Amino acid sequence: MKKIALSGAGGQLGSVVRAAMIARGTPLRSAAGSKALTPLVEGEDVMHGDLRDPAVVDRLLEGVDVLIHFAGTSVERPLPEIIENNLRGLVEVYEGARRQGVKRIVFASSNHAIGMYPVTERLSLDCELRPDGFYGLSKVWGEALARMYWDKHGIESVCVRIGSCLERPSEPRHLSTWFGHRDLMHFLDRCVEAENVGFLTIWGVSANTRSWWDNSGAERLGYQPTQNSEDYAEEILARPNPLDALGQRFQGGSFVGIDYSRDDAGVHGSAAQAARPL
Ligand code: 15L
Repeated sequence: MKKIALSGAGGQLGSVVRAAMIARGTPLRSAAGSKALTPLVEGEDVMHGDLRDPAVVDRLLEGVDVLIHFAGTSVERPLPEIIENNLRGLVEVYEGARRQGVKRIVFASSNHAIGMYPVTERLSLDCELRPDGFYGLSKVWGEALARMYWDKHGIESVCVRIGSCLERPSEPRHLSTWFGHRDLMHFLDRCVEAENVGFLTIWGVSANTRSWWDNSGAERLGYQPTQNSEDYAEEILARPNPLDALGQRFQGGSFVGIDYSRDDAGVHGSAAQAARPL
């Protein structure tokens, strides 16, 4: 059985993945950032530390076949934090993979790498990237970094542009972006088991009827989602849409309105236009 490492194990997605893998007995090493993890079962392989420290990365990756890399800043934040966690931290992780001979990394990219596309557009995997902020921009950089480590060092990567990974969808945007937990676990299993993935980018999304993203490349991985947000459409559409006009126009939703300064009609006075502290 392959040994898997999971970074960001204390986070929103990491805690779901960790609990599910431990429950079924997958050999897993889980790492959190500053806060120690309480073992879920006796003898669970857990650790914590700052991934900008090569010694911490070495500890995480020793004897590991596949890293699921969920650590990092996962929302829009001031640029210095994004640079430290999502740029510097990622370089340390890939350098550690070189040192430790890790064969494959699952890199948590995000739909915010393409968030400035209007909701009327349908995207294929090779679309031009249009980040909706510094967080999305860090994912563009991360995807390119993963590509470079495949091309120059032969470390495989699956970059997953995660939509909205939630137990269940709760708002109209999720009818297009939902990535159900069952599909997430199936996706990760394919990331571990599939042969010769090389460098691959996939939309992290369920089989949503209203999806904006064409996941044709996913066959190479054998990812076949079975969850569909349409099952929740009636109850979701009966409630008011929590997004403002701008958030409803763009695929990135509420992230688009953060520090948005174009003089577009319909967005003046929007609460979403908060200035970003640089
Ligand atoms: C993300 O990338 C975020 O990490 C998550 O918190 C959600 O905002 C998600 O995208 C989304 O767009 O729904």
